[in-house]
Amino acid sequence: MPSLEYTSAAEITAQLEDRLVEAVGEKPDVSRRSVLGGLGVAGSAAVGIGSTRAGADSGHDEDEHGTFGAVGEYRDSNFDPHEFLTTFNTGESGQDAVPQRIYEENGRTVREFEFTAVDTTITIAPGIEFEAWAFNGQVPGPTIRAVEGDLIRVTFENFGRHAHTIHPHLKNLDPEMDGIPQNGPGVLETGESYTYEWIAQPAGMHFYHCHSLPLKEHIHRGLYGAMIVDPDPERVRENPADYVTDHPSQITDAMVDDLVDEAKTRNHEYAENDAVNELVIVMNSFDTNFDGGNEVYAANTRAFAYGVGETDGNGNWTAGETKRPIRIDKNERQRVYLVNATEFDLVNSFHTHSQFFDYYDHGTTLLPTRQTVDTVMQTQAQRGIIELDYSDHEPGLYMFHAHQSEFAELGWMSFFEVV
Ligand SMILES: [Cu+2]
Repeated sequence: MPSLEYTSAAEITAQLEDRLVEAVGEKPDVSRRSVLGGLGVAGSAAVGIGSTRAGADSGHDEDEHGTFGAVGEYRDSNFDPHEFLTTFNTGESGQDAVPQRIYEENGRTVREFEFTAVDTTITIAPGIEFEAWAFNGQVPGPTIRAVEGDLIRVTFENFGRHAHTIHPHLKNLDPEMDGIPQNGPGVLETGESYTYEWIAQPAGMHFYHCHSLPLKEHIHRGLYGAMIVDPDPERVRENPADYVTDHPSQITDAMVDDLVDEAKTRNHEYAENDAVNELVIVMNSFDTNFDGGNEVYAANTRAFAYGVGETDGNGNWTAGETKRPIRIDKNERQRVYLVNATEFDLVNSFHTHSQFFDYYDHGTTLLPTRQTVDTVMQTQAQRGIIELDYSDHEPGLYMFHAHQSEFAELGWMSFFEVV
């Protein structure tokens, strides 16, 4: 390396990134008049171009990093889209920024997490910043992972300037815990706190977000994240019909054994899970000028973060965390936990090149709900599990992206590097 393939992929990525950064930079700052809910002061500083804002704030000068897009290095290092892909907070282990613990209580495993909401500035493309509202300071928020039947306990404190909640997309039997303005504690004002408790059910790939009004603003500002509930293999054996779309009479003993085996690969507490490479992708977007439409799209917040950058000539990526494809072992099974957090647009989509995959809508079944497809679409909050196998493929770069060309060109374009 760099082979021709890598060189031309790097050129495409750089061209798209340059075009995006220029397009956002050229947009007039209309946020003063249009920011929702009279948030003009916060909104007016929403887009900062590196040379005028980030450079001054961070103490880095322009020469060090080049003009925005040309070198393509992000200036802040508190969020790494590559780390985010494989970071799961289970109560037992997770991020330092998310205090957490695991213990037994009343015969149940409790996974407890400390969440905050803060106002913060995030980088969504080189030199382009966004005034976000964020759980624990990051967008997407921390990925929570539990096992079916556990109690998820989230102590939430709002340090932001606006009122927030956490609403879980789970089967939640207590309306007080729904995280909406009308029930339980309602919205939490600045400085207020509340402890949410949710039973982790059903097994699947789920979603959480703030449910304050206006909802579209609280979501697009960044208050959302993924919540994975691993199936419990023992429960699968007892209630196999809950995990398939087949009629119960069609479920044979052999099929139950297969379902239990599959559940073990999904459950992070079983050794079978170690053989699967699991990745979390939150499709999101940013309305940088607060006009009700998105200027930047991404997989995990940073435009083109999984694009192709420069190498040092020996196959090592030189662009740091940015513009680096997701490297995968061709002999390993790949599982993508995918959710759509895009605001304003009706759907988002996930499309693989040279590859077909199995899809499990909402991740609530252990047999695919769609087989052998290369494109799926999701409306906002819809999610699913994608399973990919590259064992037949030649090593190299395989593109995946939103199959709305506009989204792809504005940041949601990525590569797997199959090795
Ligand atoms: Cu909110």
